Amino acid sequence: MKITSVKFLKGVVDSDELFTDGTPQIAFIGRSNVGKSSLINALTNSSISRASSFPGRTQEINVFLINNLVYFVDLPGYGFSRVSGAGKEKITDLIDCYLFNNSFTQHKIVLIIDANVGMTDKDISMFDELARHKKDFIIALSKIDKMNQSEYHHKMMEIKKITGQHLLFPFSTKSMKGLTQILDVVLI
Ligand SMILES: Nc1nc2c(ncn2[C@@H]2O[C@H](COP(=O)(O)OP(=O)(O)OP(=O)(O)O)[C@@H](O)[C@H]2O)c(=O)[nH]1
Ligand SMILES: [Mg+2]
Repeated sequence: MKITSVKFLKGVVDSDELFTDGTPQIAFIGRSNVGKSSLINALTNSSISRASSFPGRTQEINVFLINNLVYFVDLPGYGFSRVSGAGKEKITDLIDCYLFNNSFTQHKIVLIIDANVGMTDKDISMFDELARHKKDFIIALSKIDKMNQSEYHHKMMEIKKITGQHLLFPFSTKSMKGLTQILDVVLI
């Protein structure tokens, strides 16, 4: 499916009726600054999801309507140390509520890992939780333009040791590599 229209619907700070209206949801989750908003922009060929160079910017759940058919759900980043204690807890609760503590279902979840950094402890917990809740998710590896071939292979091996059989989707929003593969798998 080709994306022909994208519309920002809402910034959600609590559970919302949008999540139970029957529209298939594709959720993007990952560490703060990993490139979630940039990925949504690149996939939709737009600048609709504000991508900032200041990590921790997305502090609410931003919902976008794609082709009048599916929602792209841009979740706030986890693990950002500069957000205050209470703020961090609120963000964690919001993510957990949307992904795990509710009856909301996602058509697909895209767990984004920075390929250069590899899987942090927080990434590993998110991976484990998604698996434990039997969520249908893919792992997308961001910012691969920042590595040379040998660094890339080394990091891939390291990540695969943790993720096992799970399919990996390396991509870059700078070189636009890997984007079609991600679109194809999430929009099925
Ligand atoms: N080199 C490179 N930089 C990228 C890529 N994707 C995103 N970035 C940069 O990474 C930074 C963070 O990108 P965002 O898309 O705002 O990240 P985010 O995950 O939405 O961040 P939060 O909303 O804070 O959770 C920005 O400076 C982007 O320009 C990529 O593929 N390659
Ligand atoms: Mg963001």
